[in-house]
Amino acid sequence: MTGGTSPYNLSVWLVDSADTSRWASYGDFSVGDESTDFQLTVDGFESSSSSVGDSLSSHSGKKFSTRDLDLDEDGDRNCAEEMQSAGWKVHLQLASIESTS
Ligand SMILES: [Ca+2]
Repeated sequence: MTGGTSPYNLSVWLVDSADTSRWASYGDFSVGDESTDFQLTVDGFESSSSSVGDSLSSHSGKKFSTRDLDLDEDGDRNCAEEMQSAGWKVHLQLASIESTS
């Protein structure tokens, strides 16, 4: 998907090692274009159609940070460099989805 598009619905499916599936659904997902540094929007968590809690909305509004362009919110560290992966990072952590059951 490229930036500058209308919002989409987002469903995140997780399958554990025992083949148990869990999912989280959002009604508003988009990625901005280059002028916004590919700003992420993940809003509208749909608890009634999700089997896990919301752990992604806190990343909404973040810019895409890379090893050579540090746009994360950690003023002391480059999370993409330390984790050797680019993404929409808040601090030195990965987005996680926690089970509600
Ligand atoms: Ca940083």
